[in-house]
Amino acid sequence: MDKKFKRTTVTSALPYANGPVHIGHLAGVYVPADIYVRYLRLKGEDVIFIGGSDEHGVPVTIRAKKEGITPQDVVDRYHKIIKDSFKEFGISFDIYSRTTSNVHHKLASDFFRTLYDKGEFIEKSCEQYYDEEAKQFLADRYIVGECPRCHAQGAYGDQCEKCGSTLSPEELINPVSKLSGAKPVKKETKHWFLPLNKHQDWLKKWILEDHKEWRSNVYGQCKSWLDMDLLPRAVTRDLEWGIPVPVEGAEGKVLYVWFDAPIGYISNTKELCDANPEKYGKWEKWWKEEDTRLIHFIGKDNIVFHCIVFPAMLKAEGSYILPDNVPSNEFLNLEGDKISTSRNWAVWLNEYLVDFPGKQDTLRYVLTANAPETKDNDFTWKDFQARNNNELVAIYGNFVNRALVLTQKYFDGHVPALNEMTDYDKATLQEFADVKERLEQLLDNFKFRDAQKEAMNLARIGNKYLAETEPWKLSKTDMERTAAILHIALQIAANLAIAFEPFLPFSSEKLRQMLNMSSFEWNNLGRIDLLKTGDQLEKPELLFEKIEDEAIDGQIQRLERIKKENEVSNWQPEPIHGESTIDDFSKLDIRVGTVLECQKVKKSDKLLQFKIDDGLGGRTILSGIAKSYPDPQELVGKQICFVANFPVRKMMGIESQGMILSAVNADGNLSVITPSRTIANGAEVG
Ligand code: B3M
Ligand code: ZN
Repeated sequence: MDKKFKRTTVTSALPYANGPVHIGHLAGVYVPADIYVRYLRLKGEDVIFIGGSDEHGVPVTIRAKKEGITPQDVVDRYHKIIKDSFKEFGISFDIYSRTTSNVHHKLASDFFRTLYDKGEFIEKSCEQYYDEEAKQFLADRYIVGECPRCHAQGAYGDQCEKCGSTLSPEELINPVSKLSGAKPVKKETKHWFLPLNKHQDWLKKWILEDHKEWRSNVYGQCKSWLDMDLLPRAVTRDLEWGIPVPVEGAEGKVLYVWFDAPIGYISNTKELCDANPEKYGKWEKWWKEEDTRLIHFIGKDNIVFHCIVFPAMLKAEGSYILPDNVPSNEFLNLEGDKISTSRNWAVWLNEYLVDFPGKQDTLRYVLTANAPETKDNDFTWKDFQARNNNELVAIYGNFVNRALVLTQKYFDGHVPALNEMTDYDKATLQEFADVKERLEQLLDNFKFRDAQKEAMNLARIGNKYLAETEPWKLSKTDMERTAAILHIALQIAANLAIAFEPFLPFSSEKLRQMLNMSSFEWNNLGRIDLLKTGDQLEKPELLFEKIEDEAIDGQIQRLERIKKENEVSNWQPEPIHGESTIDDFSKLDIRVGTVLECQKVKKSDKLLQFKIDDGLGGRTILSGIAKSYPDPQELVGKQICFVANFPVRKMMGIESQGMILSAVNADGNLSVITPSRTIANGAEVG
């Protein structure tokens, strides 16, 4: 770490408590933040890791309304689910609190008041959309309409999810209230604005000149904002759910969720320090001292708020430090499609743990191996399986297991002696002599994906070493040489436990226990005396297990099912066809009949052959619906409707005397039409 800093405050974006968290969250924000914090801790540095739930905002109230419960019920439920998921995945927060806490309400409210008293806001009356039925102003997601950019329906007042544009409610075409469906009217209201334009000059210098080292995606997004004229941004809303605006004449108004949420980082730090002053000291030191380094881990949709808006708030307040870096990831896709909560296109962490109990490290590993650090990336279940089986099991797990099992077998679980080294031994040790420097170089620059590769490389070195020296063969002739090889292999295993700790904490803990490592420090990485000759090791257990095809097929089928459901629910009926008359209709002779027999036509995968009792002596009809009825027997005995006066047609050598009527679904599935009550065969439909 840069010499000018003594300690590091690490924050990770506060997830909205209106739903559980998924792999996209974990990959984008929480795993990288956790890797970084674990690395600093293992190095013995002074660091705190702050997390919490973002519990205000319109999405929470909309969910509450939909379910007929209070917003507090919603956030209580999801705060717990999210907090538990993070804990299960080993995300090692020093505190995971919430923005409905008293500490936060007070701190955020005071923060606003300080800016207000300093004259840092502009007070402005303006016209905003209002729902006269619900008697409420319609901010952000309470209003929907046509997107002015891509013309998709259902764009929100703050964003179009289709094209990603940031919007304001005034821009929507044909806006309607999400609360009542009513057409909103304009009504005057007063709000407080943070004049970002006043901060533009210093922001430009601070980011574009002084922080050229920020990731290019972050720097680039900031630059495109700063190259335009920044505008004042409203920091209050006419809503009931949130932190009341602490100013006279602001009844019925709350702080905008993006004003209070980042202050949550500070409130949670305060809550942590106040509860453990001897361990963490005063909260101010983590936020106000120049020798503290502040790092925000976030997803790419939060860049502007963390690099421009929040710093402007901190600067306006006057006593805070600014972030030193804002490592933001791009997005993780799932099987080629954008992860979407509303479409259930996600792997939810709580569900993953049910399907893959004890396999937290596997997911952590795969998400880091595919981390969307510089561009959007894709998670696929096949890749998940391959990385587990071919890397974790076949390389890391296999190496460690062989070293431990052989030591158990030949030396009763004691670290054997290393009396002499061959040139090959020396060359192997040389290969990882600088592993510490290489890992640090990457981790210090937030390159977690490459850093994990480097750790896996160490396992590869070990695996290759055992494969080439074959101690299991040597043990028959040369016990001293066998001892030396296993000694070296065990030292590599001990190094692996340390190198992988930030990435795979559960496996490292297991390995550390199996090796009985008394000291466990980052600074020992690269040494070959981590274990002492004669040390007793524990009984070996497998670090990783193979994942079988069935488990993966189950996940893929689940996603296919969801895709189908989405297609059906997104289905728009065909527009009504051009006009027709009763005369047109009466030309068709539609009748009711009972299916006597129904079977697949040989050599055709489409056609079913029906024998129908049509009340007139019976007829045969062919219908191309076999795909929708894999078991044609289900139709036997049912009454159906058919067109009786089409000319006879021959298909596959069989004459078809009519057409069975069916309705077709969005996914192409057909459903044969049946009368709602039994009626005489031959009855006319009209
Ligand atoms: N809750 C948005 C999000 O979850 C928001 C982050 C707040 S960080 C202060 O993407
Ligand atoms: Zn759009």
